Amino acid sequence: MATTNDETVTQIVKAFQSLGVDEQLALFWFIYKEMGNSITPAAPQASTVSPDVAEGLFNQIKEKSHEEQLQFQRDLINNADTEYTRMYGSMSDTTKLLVWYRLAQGMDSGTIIPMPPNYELSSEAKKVLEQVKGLEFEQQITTMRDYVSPMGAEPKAGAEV
Ligand code: 45D
Repeated sequence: MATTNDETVTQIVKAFQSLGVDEQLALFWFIYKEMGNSITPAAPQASTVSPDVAEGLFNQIKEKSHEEQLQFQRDLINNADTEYTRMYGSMSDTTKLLVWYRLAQGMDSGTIIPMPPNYELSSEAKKVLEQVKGLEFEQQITTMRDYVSPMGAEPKAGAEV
């Protein structure tokens, strides 16, 4: 697991992870909304990203009910062990980031369960959002990568993708 030496980033990731699961999901959504437009230009093929692998998992989640989609996302954060979280666990950090990015896009396009209207972040989560907003773009990406990296479950032996 590649983590950074950047103290600011490390501290923000810790604060993010210390929130309740649903608060993490909600905060992640608000971060996506903040970063949204800047993410596409950053997309040009990093060597460690496997778009087909991310898409394969996303397409399976997309077919599920809204409740199951939400459960999958909670399972990732809780490190619950399921077929899908193991698939996620086998991915590189950047591919994991791409899975989340695809989920957020799916929320935008209506294929993934949307945020409840008028959702209010807790003051703790708002503080983390402000800290993330204060980072340089590169640091934001590092923060997101370190955040999504430990999620999911250990892949079964021989299942690496
Ligand atoms: O009912 O090098 C609640 C790539 C409450 C390319 C809820 C990249 C109850 C290669 C739980 C809130 C693009 C990968 C409901 C780089 C309730 C590369 C639901 C960069 C319904 C660098 C909440 C990628 C839900 C980056 C469903 C920077 C919340 C990607 C879901 C960043 C939240 C991605 C989601 C980000 C948030 C994704 C899906 C910030 C996703 C955020």
